Formats: sequence, C-alpha cells, structure tokens
Amino acid sequence: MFRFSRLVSVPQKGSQLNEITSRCLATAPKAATKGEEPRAKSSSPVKESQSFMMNLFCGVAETSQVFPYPDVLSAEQRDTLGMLCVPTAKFFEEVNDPAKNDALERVEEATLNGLWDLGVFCLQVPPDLGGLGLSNTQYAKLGEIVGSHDLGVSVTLGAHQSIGFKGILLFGTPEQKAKYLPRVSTERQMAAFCLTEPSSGSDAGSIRSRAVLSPDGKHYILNGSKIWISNGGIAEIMTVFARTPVKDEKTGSEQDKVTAFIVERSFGGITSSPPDKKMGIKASNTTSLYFEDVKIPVENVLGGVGNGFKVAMNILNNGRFGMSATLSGTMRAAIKKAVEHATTRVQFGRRIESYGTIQEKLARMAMLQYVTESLAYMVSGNMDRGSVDYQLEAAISKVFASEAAWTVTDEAIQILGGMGYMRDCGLERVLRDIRIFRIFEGTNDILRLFIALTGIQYAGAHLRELQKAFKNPAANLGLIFEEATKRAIRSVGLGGVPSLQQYVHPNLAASAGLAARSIAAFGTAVESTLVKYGQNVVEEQFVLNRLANAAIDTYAMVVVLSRASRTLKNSLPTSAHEQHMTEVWCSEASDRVARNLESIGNSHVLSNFSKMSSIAKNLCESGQIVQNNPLNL
Ligand code: MYA
Repeated sequence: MFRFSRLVSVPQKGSQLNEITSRCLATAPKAATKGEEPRAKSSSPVKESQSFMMNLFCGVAETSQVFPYPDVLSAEQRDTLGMLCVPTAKFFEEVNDPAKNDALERVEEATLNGLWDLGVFCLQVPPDLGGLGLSNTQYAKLGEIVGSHDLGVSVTLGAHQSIGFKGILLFGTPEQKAKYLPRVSTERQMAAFCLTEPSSGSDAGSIRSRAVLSPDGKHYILNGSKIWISNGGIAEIMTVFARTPVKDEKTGSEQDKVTAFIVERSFGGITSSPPDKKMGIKASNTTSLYFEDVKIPVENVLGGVGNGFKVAMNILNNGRFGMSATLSGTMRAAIKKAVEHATTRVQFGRRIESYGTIQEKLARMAMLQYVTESLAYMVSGNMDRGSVDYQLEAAISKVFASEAAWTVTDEAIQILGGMGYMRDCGLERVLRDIRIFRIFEGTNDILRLFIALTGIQYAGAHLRELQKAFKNPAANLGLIFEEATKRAIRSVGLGGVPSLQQYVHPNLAASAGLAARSIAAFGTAVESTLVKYGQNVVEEQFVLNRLANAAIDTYAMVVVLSRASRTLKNSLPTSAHEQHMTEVWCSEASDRVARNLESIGNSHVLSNFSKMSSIAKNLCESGQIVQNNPLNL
C-alpha cells in the first residue's frame, strides 16, 4: 500500500534545522526575508516548481499560477464556444432524457448519434484529424453544460475523451495520432481507459495484466483482465496498461514495468462482460474486459516501453479538471431547483426563503459551487497557459468538486423535503450519480494522501538541500540565506507571512490576510511534521489527511480571492455577491486550516488517532461491531 517510493531521505527527527535556521536569522539580509519574493531559480539544485501547491508546502506563496485569475480565451475562441454551447444546451434540454437513460441503463443510439453530430465526443481532437480542437477551458465549459443535465452521459463522454484516447493526444506519435484520432472522432469509434483490475484499484502500480514480445518481435501478446471499465462494452479503441518485461541497460537484468498500449477490439481475443449493475451513472456502460492472447503490434506502444505508469498518471492528471467543471454545472442545476422551491414554497405563513435555516443552506451551497467553478477554470486556464506542473491542483479540484457536489445535491433535496426525495424531481438520480465521483479517477482518500505526500516530498527536498548546504556553508551562502531565513523567521514568529495584498482587490484585503497567514502556518506545520516523522511520515495517514485538508482549504481561499478580485476590478454586477462569498469562505476556511494544523501537533488529538487505530483493529479482528447491544441480546 502506498509505496511512495520517491519519498526518500527527508530530514530526520533530531535534525539541527531549527538551531541552524535560528543562527541564520541573526545574519539574514533583509531582502531575503520577504516571503512574497519568488524563489530564486538558480541557487538550488532541487527541481523548482511554479505550482502554487508545491510551494505552499514550503510556506511560500508562489503566485504566478494563481494571480491574476486566468483569462485565456481569445475573442475567436469565445465565439466558437458560444456557437457550440447553444446547440449543446438545446440538445440536452430538448432531446436527451436523463430519466429515460437512467431507467434504460444506456444511452439510446439516436441520442448518441445526436451527440456525435454536435461534435462533443471529440472536443479536443485537432480539426485536421476530425475534431473541434478546443482548449481545456473551452472543454470545461462544455463539460459544465453536460454536467448540468446528465452525469451518465458526462461519464460516457469523459471516459471516451477525458481519459479514453487522451493518451494518444498527449503521448501519441504522429503516426498513432494520424491513425487513431480520426477513428475516435469522424469514424465515431468509442474509446476507453483500461487500468483497474480485480486486485489493483488505488494501487495502480500493482496491475497483473501482462504483455510479452512475440518471438519475431513484431507484436506484444497481452493476457489479463480489467474491471469497472467505463465504455468497456462499447469501446473499439482502448488504452490498456499491462506489465512488460524491460531490460535494464546497465545491469542486463529483466524487470516487469508498466507499458501503455493502444488496443483495438478488432485485434481479437477481447471479450467484455454484460454491463455492471450500479448505484448511479446507469446510463454509462461499465464492464469487465478480458484479454486472451491479444496480438498488439509493437508500433501501438504508447509513450515508450516501461513508461506506462507515468502515462496513466499524466492522463488522469490531465483529465481531472473536466470532472470539477462538470460537477460545477451539476451544482448550478441543483441550486436552481432548490432556489425555485425556496422562493415559492410557503410554510408557517412565509416563503421558506425568508428563514435563516434555508438561507444558510443556500449560501453554503452557493459558496461550494463558486469555489468548485473557480478551481475548475483556474486549473484549465493554467493548463491552457502552458503549465505542466498542475498535478496537485488538478487533484484538489477533483476532491473538492466531488465532495461539494454531494453536499450541494443532498442539501437541495433537504430544501425540497419530501418533493426532493421523489424520483420525478430528478435530484435523487443526481445524488446516486454523484456518489461515484468521490471514488473513481482516484479515490478522494488516495488523492488526499497523494497531495500531502507529493507536497511533503517537495518541501523535504528543499530542506535536504539546506542540510547539505550547511556542510559547506561558505560555498552555499546564497542557498542558505534563501532557504533558511524564510523558515527561521516563520519558526520564531517574527512575521515572514507572505503578503498577497498586491494581488487582490482592496475590498478583499482582510480575507487575503487570512489566506496569507494560512500559507505561512502551513509551511511551518509541514516542516515540523517532516522533522518529527522523517521518512515515516508515509505511515502517518491521520496526520497526512489533515495536512491535505488544510492544503485544499488554503488553495481554495487563494483561488476565490483571485477570481473575486478580477470580478471587483472589472466592476461586474455580481461584485458584491462574489465579495461576500469570498469573505465568508476565507473566514471559515482559515479557521479550518488553523484547526487542522493545530490538531496534528496536539497530544490529545494524537492520542485520539492511536485510539481510533485500536478501535478499527478491534473491529477487524472480531469481523464486526465488537460490543453486544445494550440488552445483551
Ligand atoms: S480510471 C482509474 C483511476 N485510477 C486511479 O486513479 C488510480 C489511483 N492511484 C494512483 O493515482 C497512484 O497509484 C498513486 C501512486 C497516487 C496511489 N502525476 O511510488 P509512487 C509518479 C505524476 O508514489 P504509488 C477511472 O476511475 C511519482 O512521481 N506522476 O506510486 C475511470 C513517481 O515518479 P518517480 C505521478 O505508490 C473513471 C512514480 O509515479 C503521479 O504506486 C471514468 C511512482 O510513484 C501523478 N498523479 O502510488 C471517469 N502519481 O519515480 C469519467 C505518481 O519519477 C470522467 N506519480 O519519482 C467523467 C468526467 C467528466 C468529463 C466531462 C466531459 C464533457
């Protein structure tokens, strides 16, 4: 479980870091103490990242990917998008019937054909290869529209293009692109992404499907099986991950590594199970797939032999913003239903919108939607601006969106009361559909650990450099001042809080102050966690989850500050509304950050963690609830 093999040699307990950094404080040049200064790129041998999230783990506010809020669409892209949005929305309002799809447990042929006609199955395929050539931001907007109507259809579309053939777009050779992209667009062949196996879910690196080179070296022969594959029964083109023997050039020994393949159903040897019976997204086709001596031409290796794990991770990273955009649309639609009800339903002589209980629910739903939407377009905008370092931000957008959408839909049902619970209202289907979003494309639990450990690894690498630098201080003065003073100043509480004031609208100055304090506190907490646990931090999941929650809240604060600042700067009519949402969000999120960070160093909380470990162990040992019922019967 969670090898995180890359997390090596972080500073150990008892390290002299604090002593060292305090010593540095006395001699630190003033300019180097400014938390808002971007990290110097040349002085440290650690691979530097422009990602806000990576730098957050060092307590540094790297603002280039969060301020200003991305505005990436050209006038032409806006026009194209407008021309696509109108017929797509019309199609979903007038033709597609989500209740019927849910009941039939499939999307009817005519509806699928209508979607192909609209072009929404090949949004990002270059036009010369048969698609619409949309940017990520344009794709996000289309995803939002589909998500506001039918999540079963969203998954059919997303499994096809967000992950199914995305590997060909990202890693395909020119020949692979020329051969397969027209097939998944103009030729209307469905695609699927085949990673998960019966014994390999979250632990994606442990797949057992295996492909070996044929004696003539022309084919790989694939054997194995996959489960829960979206579009599994209807896909003709599949991105399949399998182990292949790879020779180590240095030692000459062979080792199995994951390789990605483009596989056609027409290669033969592929069968699929009947569609799985699911709780939600019933309209989307999900099946197992069996591969028996499937002959894959060697030219269908995708991204190089042995590079499959990275190919898989990058496809998933690249597609995650689509999920948050989609779910922001779902939330818009659910909130609209809740508002319609709140403004017409009269109880105790008043419309229920006038009661504080309903107002708080609506306000919280609106804030969750606002944050999700802001995260989705922040990530897609950064990807369009050329960022390649967005894996943590994309993971956060997925985790946040899937949990926000669950809460929002659940609360919409609560506002509608008995009416919300009835099938005709449509929200019960949405709630069933949404449940899977916290599970697939990386469970939120595994993504939280991924966020925390990847960030910690980055911070650990910087601390390690600092430790090394102290072995030869004369040669490394620049690095020592740069790295150590930031930490030293934070650790003795003499300021060092990064300032976000120059990036935000003056109306949001107080909220920006809260976010900045969260950033600094986060860096300090990561550092003490590293010093306390060293490499063993990998095993401290109670702690890692709280760090991840604090990281998610901090990023969400900065993202809404950025978006609301843009709105205020442009004096949009929604300025005051967005300002209020941002203020409340930052106020509550910064409290949560403080609580989460405090908890991981608090002896009572740590003792609770170990008690919870023991409670869970007792359950697992007895195979059920441990105590008898109070009647002892
Ligand atoms: S598809 C199935 C989804 N499955 C998963 O997501 C699996 C989850 N598991 C993982 O992600 C990994 O196994 C974890 C790594 C994270 C647990 N980016 O030793 P390691 C690198 C870049 O830590 P492990 C589905 O659900 C890492 O740096 N690199 O690995 C379909 C290291 O590199 P190096 C990464 O302990 C749903 C190396 O890999 C990443 O095994 C249908 C090894 O790392 C990363 N993320 O655990 C959806 N992770 O060696 C439809 C690791 O160089 C969507 N690495 O240091 C619908 C949406 C709607 C769209 C709308 C359209 C219109």
